[in-house]
Amino acid sequence: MRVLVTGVTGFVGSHMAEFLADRRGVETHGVCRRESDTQHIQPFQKKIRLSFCDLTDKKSVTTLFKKVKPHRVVHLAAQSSASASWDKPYETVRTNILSELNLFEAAREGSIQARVLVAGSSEEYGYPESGEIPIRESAMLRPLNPYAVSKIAQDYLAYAYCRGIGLKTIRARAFNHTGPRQGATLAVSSFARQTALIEAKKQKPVIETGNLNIVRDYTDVRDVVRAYWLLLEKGTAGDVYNVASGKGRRLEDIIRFFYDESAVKFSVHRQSKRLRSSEPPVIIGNAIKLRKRTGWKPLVPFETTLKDILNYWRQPIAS
Ligand code: A2R
Repeated sequence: MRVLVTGVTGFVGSHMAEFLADRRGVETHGVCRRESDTQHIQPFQKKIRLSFCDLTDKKSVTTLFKKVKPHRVVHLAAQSSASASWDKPYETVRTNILSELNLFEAAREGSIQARVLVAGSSEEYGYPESGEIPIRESAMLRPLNPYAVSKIAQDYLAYAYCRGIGLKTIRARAFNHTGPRQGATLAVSSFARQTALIEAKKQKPVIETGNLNIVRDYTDVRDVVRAYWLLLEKGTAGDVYNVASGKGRRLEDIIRFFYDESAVKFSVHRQSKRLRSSEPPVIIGNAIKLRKRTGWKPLVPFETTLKDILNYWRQPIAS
């Protein structure tokens, strides 16, 4: 079975490809751009087949589909940052919607009967009302940024192509996920990186943070890619599934973990520019639908995730 992973050089894509690379009966194909940094996939790059393609270019996507003829597609490529989407709203909306549309049209034109997993986001729910937590798939969508709107568009395009022309799409809405290889623009990775920098005496012993009082639902990226695979295998086409641990973690407690884990001591400085007024205080997901359909549950303990992220940053910073 040929499985095509878009965004393969990214955080989640690299874990998806690593998960698939050793699966029996799976031929893993990855898509990236010519200019993409392949560092994340280097340890297992020999086990996957790489194609270059800018997904916003329709012709290239059609050619890619003719070449690979995938049985499964894990569509992860995106402008993936909600906060950056205010700096680049046009790029975010264009990249995220057009890339998916090109994939769907390439599948349609080539009569390719692939099952396609589309990576949506809890950002689609935006600011939930207190009675909606833990958030179910039926909750109202109240997007707060261009990224969230682009993900809703991706989500509904997937629905339309399934209901309208029978393309086997499965829509996932992943809540916060983290792990090694995540960029340091996101809170947990940023705290871990700063801890490693302080340990190596490359940063003064102060960690810069945003609002530490917020609660988020974190799942290890390795559990998330397993959920995506199970959904591709067992999910109902056209349906939407939350991917979440169902547990809330206060950012303050995460920073405390790094403090306790590290030999060096540091203080915390809350930067006012990092405090976002539209930030919901609590986001927790309900993933019962996913669990019932696939049997999925998170396997990686949160402490292991945090230790792995810290070690991921420690190695290059110390050398
Ligand atoms: O920017 P690059 O060249 O490193 O590639 C990124 C890729 N990508 C594209 N690939 C082909 N054609 C494009 N026009 C294009 N634009 C972006 O998507 C990168 O390899 C990947 C995104 O990786 P990350 O930014 O690390 O995102 P992450 O956290 O892996 O998120 C995966 C998915 C996204 O759909 C998020 O919106 C969702 O999970 O949460």
